[in-house]
Amino acid sequence: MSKMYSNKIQATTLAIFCKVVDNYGDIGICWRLARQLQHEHGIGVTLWVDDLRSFQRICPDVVTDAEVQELAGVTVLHWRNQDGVFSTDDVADIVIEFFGCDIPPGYIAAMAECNPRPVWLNLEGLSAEEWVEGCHALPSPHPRLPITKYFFFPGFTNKTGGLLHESSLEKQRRQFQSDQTAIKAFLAQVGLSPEEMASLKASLFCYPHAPVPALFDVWQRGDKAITCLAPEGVATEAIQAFLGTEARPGAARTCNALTVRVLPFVAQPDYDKLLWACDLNFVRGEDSFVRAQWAGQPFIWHIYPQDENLHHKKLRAFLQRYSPDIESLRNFSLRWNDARVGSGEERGDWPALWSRFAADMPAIARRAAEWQQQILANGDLASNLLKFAGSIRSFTTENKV
Ligand code: TRH
Repeated sequence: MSKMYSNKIQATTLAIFCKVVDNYGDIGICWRLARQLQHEHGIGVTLWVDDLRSFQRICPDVVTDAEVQELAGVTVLHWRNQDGVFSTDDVADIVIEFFGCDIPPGYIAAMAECNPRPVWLNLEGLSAEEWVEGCHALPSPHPRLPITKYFFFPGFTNKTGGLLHESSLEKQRRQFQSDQTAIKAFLAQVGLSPEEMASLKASLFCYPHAPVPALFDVWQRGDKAITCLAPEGVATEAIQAFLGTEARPGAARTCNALTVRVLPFVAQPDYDKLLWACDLNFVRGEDSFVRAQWAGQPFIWHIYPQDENLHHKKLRAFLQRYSPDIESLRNFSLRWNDARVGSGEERGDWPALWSRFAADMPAIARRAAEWQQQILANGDLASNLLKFAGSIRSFTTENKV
């Protein structure tokens, strides 16, 4: 089911190079993109990844000692410093380096020898800042070789590449969220009791420095039953302190209004279900942050920390686009990330932050639904990327003629 793009050039092969810098987001994004390009656009995708263990956590079918494997129609290659062994036959029609990871020089040299040359894209990280629109699609000619790389930025406006979104995602989500039996079966499968299912359910995915103990303290003292669901390995210190035992999947403890339960770290599609099944989601990084937006539920973002608090700028830029009018969401999000609110609550008055946020949850949920429609209008990243690649290849061809 290959698709034709506007320039009538059919891209048949595509390579994604992924270096896992940290955690699961790098491979999480590349794997999601690879599957979508293969399934929805009929592209022959090769995914080069240097860390198969991280990959296995989000995709249990990964064989960690295989040099080559086929997963969901995608060829996965273990990337370990292979160099100097590439010919033009090895080069894909479209080459994506994720997050500026340096692809092998031998592969770049082979790309420069191809005729026509492949389209070479650097897929960048997500930011809501305004400068992104100016940098999206900019060319960067190679200093020595006759080949140009283009920057491709995901984003929240129609002057960016948009966000990853599978064509069937919305239908799947609606079906799941309207089917109480399916929700209960899923929650039972990850260990929840009927009482926990009936409480307010919050999934928790954050970095270790999040103020989890302060939030647990407020939740325990509240008058509404809350179940906090934390995948194994998340906020381990705070969870263990609450549980008084090791944070293994299945471990749970209730103290007053709060139950904390450790879940298994699930495969990527099940993580979506967890977000859909919860009333509130704490997410982090980039990929879970985007999935929470597609889940259409209230969420709080723990942004990946950067030097000199650059991440606070990014967080504010997102909040400004997402919810300029909902102060409780803004304040809670800023304090969750240890950013200044601007008045009063600098030290984090968590009871007040939570009670204002909780009171606004219906309005926040309405905003989540509007936002979804707003970002859907930008198209999806995989399709936008292919359209862009098609425009480059036709530009190159015209120049040659
Ligand atoms: O794991 P993250 O913190 O990843 C990244 C990386 O640190 C990266 O270097 C950095 O650039 C980026 O953050 C900003 O957070 P993220 O992006 O949300 O990725 C998590 C992935 O793990 C996502 O694809 C969802 C998946 N996941 C599961 O598949 N199962 C689970 O149980 C959970 C909790 C997550």
